Amino acid sequence: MSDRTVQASDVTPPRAADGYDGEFLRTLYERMVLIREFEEGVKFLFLEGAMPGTIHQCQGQEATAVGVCAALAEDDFITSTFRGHGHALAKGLTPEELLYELFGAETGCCRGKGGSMHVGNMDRGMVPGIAIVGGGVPLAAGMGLAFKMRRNGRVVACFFGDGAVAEGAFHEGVNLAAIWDLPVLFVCENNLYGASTRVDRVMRNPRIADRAAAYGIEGRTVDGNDVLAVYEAARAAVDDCRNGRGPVLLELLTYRRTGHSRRDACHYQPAEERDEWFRRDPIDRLGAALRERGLADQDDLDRIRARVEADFRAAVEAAKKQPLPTPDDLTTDVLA
Ligand SMILES: Cc1ncc(C[n+]2csc(CCOP(=O)(O)OP(=O)(O)O)c2C)c(N)n1
Ligand SMILES: [Mg+2]
Repeated sequence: MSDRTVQASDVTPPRAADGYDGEFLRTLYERMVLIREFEEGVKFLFLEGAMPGTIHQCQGQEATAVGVCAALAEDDFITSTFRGHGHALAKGLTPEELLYELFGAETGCCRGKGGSMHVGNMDRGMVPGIAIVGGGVPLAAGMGLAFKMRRNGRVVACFFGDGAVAEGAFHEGVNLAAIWDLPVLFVCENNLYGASTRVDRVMRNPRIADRAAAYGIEGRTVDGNDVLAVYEAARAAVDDCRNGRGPVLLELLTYRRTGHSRRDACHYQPAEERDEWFRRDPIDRLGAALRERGLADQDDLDRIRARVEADFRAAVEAAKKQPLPTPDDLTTDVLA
């Protein structure tokens, strides 16, 4: 066990919202609310048995997806994991194409063949989610190599969890990206748990950004529940990647409010730890900043949430009417 256990307070100081364009801040807020409402809605649909398969949700981690994706250009790419709904919405997939996919419909973003664990849309710059822990890391290195050889100026941001960094794939992928100076932003969402296991039980040094030094690349630990801190760190890192100074490793400290997957009641997260992180909720924090700057009052924020919720309910009704794939679809889109 390490004495360097990561604490909620153990992060970069909060970023001030001064100097930011109000419209931009509201967009970040709306995106995070969209992800939260989507996930909460999906949780109940799943428990009602309305959708097949399993789900891994990201309530509490909205700022990592939204902050990183806000720093990317539309034609940059992301890779994701089994916990990809938030990444998808942050990268610009619509709630409809995502929800239809979760319902297994032919109109879903992967034509109903991916489901919750494999959401993505190449036209919007998101490789369908890779559910093998650490599996996205070598893939992102390969994409970075392609972007570099094609000189197209693109960057790939590779999202993965704290559980991925002890996988061999992480070492191989980051090392290759490092020696070839590839435009890859490695984004570790350190939510302190891999399934039910706390990070400090599986790492002697739970400071994941420290690993960057072993590859000779830049590594930074950032408050992953402060969307502006994430955005600023990601913007600088994307700029480095685009200008041949990549790759970069960002460790975003955050917290998962829900269980690992469908029926995990999360009993292993101590109550005091949950309380501490819940007080640092990314949506509440940006909401407070908007109010402080006079860019919104509580009624405005409530209206945003109500609108997002109403849109979600409409999308659910539409999802229930979507066509399912037929046996003829079984052999389509299997090989490129
Ligand atoms: C190679 C591999 N081993 C084990 C699993 C089973 N598994 C799925 S998610 C998970 C935990 C991942 O934790 P982390 O990387 O921290 O991501 P988080 O769930 O916290 O987002 C495990 C062990 C898997 N999918 N792939
Ligand atoms: Mg984790």
